[in-house]
Amino acid sequence: MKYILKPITMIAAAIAIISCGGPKESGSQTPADALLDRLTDLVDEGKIMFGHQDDLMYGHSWKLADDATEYVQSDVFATCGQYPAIYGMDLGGIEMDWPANLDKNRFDHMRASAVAHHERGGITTFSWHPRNPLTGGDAWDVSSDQVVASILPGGEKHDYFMTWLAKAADFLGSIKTADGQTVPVIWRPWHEHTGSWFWWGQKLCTTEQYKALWQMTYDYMVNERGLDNLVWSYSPGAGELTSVEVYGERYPGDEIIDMVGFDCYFYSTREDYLAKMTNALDITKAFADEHGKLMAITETGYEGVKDAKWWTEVLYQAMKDYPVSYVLVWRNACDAHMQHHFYAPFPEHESAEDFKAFAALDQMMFL
Ligand code: BMA
Repeated sequence: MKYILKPITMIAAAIAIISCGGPKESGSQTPADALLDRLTDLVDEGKIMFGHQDDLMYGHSWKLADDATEYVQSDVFATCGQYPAIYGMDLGGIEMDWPANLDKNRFDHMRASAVAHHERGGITTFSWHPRNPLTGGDAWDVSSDQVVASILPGGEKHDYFMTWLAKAADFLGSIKTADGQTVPVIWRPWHEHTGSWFWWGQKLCTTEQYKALWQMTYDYMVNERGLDNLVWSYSPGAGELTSVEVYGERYPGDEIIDMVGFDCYFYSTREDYLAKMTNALDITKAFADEHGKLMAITETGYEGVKDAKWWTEVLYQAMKDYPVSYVLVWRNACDAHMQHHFYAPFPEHESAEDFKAFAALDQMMFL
């Protein structure tokens, strides 16, 4: 989906505005365009939306009941009294017809909670860790460097993979309010491709194959299926970003991408993280400016948040001077053996007080 208005669209929009009294009544704007406008306005206002993966599905010590009908529990809300503005979820498993995704979130709850979040004024983003269509392994199975080649047109798994895209498209197009309005979402497939830990990663396919994978995904979802509710997001891993050229090496093109970002985690020290973030933000901003795109920190966090002032003294300091649309921290796993795997606080956590101060900052947007 393009954000740049073509002359014919501009004329149509002008006629609609004149005849209907304003852009809101024009009826010609797609859900994705409306979301992009909103995202642009918020950046212009200097807001950074806070996001949390799987926020309404489970938390550090709770999980949504199978028969739940409302989506109100949240570690972020329990800590600061507000919901995250951005709600991340992952479609991994949709391709297998599983009832729940790879992190055990039921797809029916994912759909309904995305609608509930939208009705609360929030924005949902979906990533996708699909299984490996060639080997039968998971997204992290990098045992073959022929996977992307095999699913492109002419490849032995092409037809099979198109059934996976169909299932993802069915889901993304099915997020609707009770009165039938399609909910716009930020769609972020094929992420962290500058690393080589997913089957679509740097060493697992060529630049041409990676770009062709995006083109095929976009052509199918937008041109063939007519999905008009997707804001397309591109997010390399920050670790490999040594220059703007590296950032753009596998960029699928301005016609496909609406928003650019990166994934960057805290692994060792404040200094190391701040240096990595500054580097990735500088490069992403230069690229975003050059291409007229919005920018975001599509994934970040410190597993276990082992720094009581991490929110105001590290994360906020790293991003406050950049026009960041949103920053999303990863999930708070609830499984017994994954208790260390959390990236947002919960009320008893040592960083909870600092998180409240972070959430109260003017620049930060929660709901
Ligand atoms: C990873 C971990 C995994 C999870 C995956 C997809 O970073 O959190 O446990 O399955 O993301 O959400």
